[in-house]
Amino acid sequence: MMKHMLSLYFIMGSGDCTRDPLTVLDEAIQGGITMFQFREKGKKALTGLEKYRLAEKLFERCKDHNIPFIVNDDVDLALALQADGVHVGQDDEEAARVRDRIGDKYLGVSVHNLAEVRQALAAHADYVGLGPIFPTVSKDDAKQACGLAMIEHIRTYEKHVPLVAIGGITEQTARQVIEAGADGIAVISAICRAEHICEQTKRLYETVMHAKRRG
Ligand code: 3NM
Repeated sequence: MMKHMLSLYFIMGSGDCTRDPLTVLDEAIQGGITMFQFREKGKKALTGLEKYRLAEKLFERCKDHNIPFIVNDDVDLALALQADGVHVGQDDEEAARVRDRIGDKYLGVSVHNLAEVRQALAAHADYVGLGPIFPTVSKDDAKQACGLAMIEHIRTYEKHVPLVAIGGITEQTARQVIEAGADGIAVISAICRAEHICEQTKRLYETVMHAKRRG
């Protein structure tokens, strides 16, 4: 179930979009995304009521299409909206504490190595996001790219952990990422910066699903 939901995980905030975020999300949903994360970060990020209102509208769209709606690094917002889950990084609120606060909602944790995967599992994370696999233009404070080898390394020791790969993943690299052992890809720019979002999303979905069926 979780491993299917991670297949094509779309992450977005208003700063990632050159068009109306609702339109971008609608087209991505039509293209076949399997999970969505609202990540309102960066210099021009919305805050307070504006952030809440945008999240609320995006969540409505996800609910209409049965797409799990995850909030990045804002437990209060996730609880206020009754979102499906929360995603936190290593520098955000501690995963174990978030787990206590959100009960059985989904908990995702960003990781960079095997030790962090194990810590996340100890905090009862539902999935981990490993990255950046490749260099990314979408995260100012991203660490150095860890490459496909880190996916293989983690898969060798943690065979069952639901793992989504993130960072610089494109239609061209999606297949290798799945073959290395990821359950899915998480992308911002591969969808947000596409000229035709729906068509591009469909291609990403087909690429991931084809690679997963072969695995
Ligand atoms: N987290 P794109 S990389 C949000 O390494 C995020 O944890 C990362 O965007 C991590 O698909 C990243 O445009 C940005 O590279 C992903």
